[in-house]
Amino acid sequence: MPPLQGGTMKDQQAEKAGKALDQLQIELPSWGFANTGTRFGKFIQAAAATSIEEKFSDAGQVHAVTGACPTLALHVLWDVPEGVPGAANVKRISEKYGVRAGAINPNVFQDQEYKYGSLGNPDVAIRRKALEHIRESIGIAAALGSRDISLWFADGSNYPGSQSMRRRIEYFEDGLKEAHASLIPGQRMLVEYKPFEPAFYHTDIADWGMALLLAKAAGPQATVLVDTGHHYAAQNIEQIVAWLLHQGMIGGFHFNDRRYADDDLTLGSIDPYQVFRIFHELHAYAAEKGKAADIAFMIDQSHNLKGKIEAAIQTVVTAQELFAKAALVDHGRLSGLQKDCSIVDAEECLRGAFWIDVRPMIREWRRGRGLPEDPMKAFRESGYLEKITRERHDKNMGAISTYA
Ligand code: LRH
Ligand code: MN
Repeated sequence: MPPLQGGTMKDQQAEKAGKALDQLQIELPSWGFANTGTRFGKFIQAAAATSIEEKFSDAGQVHAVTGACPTLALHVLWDVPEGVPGAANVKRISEKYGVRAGAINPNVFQDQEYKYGSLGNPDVAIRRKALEHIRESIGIAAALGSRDISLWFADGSNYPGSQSMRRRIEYFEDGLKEAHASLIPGQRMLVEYKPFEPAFYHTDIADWGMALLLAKAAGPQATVLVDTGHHYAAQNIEQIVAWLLHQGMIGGFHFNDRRYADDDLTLGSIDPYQVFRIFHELHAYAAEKGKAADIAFMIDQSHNLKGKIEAAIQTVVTAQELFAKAALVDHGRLSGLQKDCSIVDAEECLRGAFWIDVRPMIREWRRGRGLPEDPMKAFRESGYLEKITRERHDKNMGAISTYA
């Protein structure tokens, strides 16, 4: 390989990939460590986490072997059911395991009252209940020093005519404005959209446009969250990301993968090139603007069959590989080829980076930071899984449930 200014091409690539990986922090979901399932059943894992302490402990293991997961997203009713009074205990636990609390996710979808919606419910008392819970979640975030309040609403309807979609828009505008008014300086409200499920006729916040307009109407601290699983198969997700970057209105991602719908499978397990194309939009934006967009990289998966901690490690490693590959695109050259409409060379300039095997340079990057070269191997050799399986077996195996 001819020596180039500043070492060989490989050296330059390793440096570029290393710089990108230094920026990449991935937030894990507490619910990724718990026993979750589908409506057809839940396959209990003896080692799964049930308590908030166990979730932080498991997240601490992933952070220890990857060095890339300093925060854990929390879902309020699953993790801090006591509300603000429970925040001090969470803070103590997060310090014990060296993982900070990340985005705070209110639960406005599981209570019986939310049958016809939460902020979109025709009953003003139920809209108020939902708003109170969101305000409590904002208080928890303030107490824990978390910046993001991540809002997803299951709200919608199952039958044409059963609800006024336009009236519900007004309810959401009012509710999100009131929620925004409770934010403290520096906090962000992330509005997540989803086309369907659990509602199967209309969902009130069904796509990026609806989330964008509601976030803009709510106030300057509101922005949009893109869950990669919340798109129809034919949708061009990276184009949506390009639009939201252009608008300065993308605050975070929920990464996962899917073959059909919101399957919540592990990132890059079905379509790694999809994630690469999304990461490319982010790197190209940063290359053009001279700085990266302020985006929270969060994982939102439910590990129904894979070991929960192994699935999390696999996810982080895959994200690092795809983020490093996308960082190796020659943005200057690509931009020129795009302007010249040299479509084959432009495509090859992009795709060529996807084919680069970045694993050796990532191992080097880990070695350089005192991290295990092979995080999965390090975790498997740690004996942690055997320890928690022994400790948690009886508690978990006693909790087998059925759908109906
Ligand atoms: C909804 C969703 C949302 C979370 C939930 C766990 O499908 O993506 O982000 O609240 O999953
Ligand atoms: Mn999500």
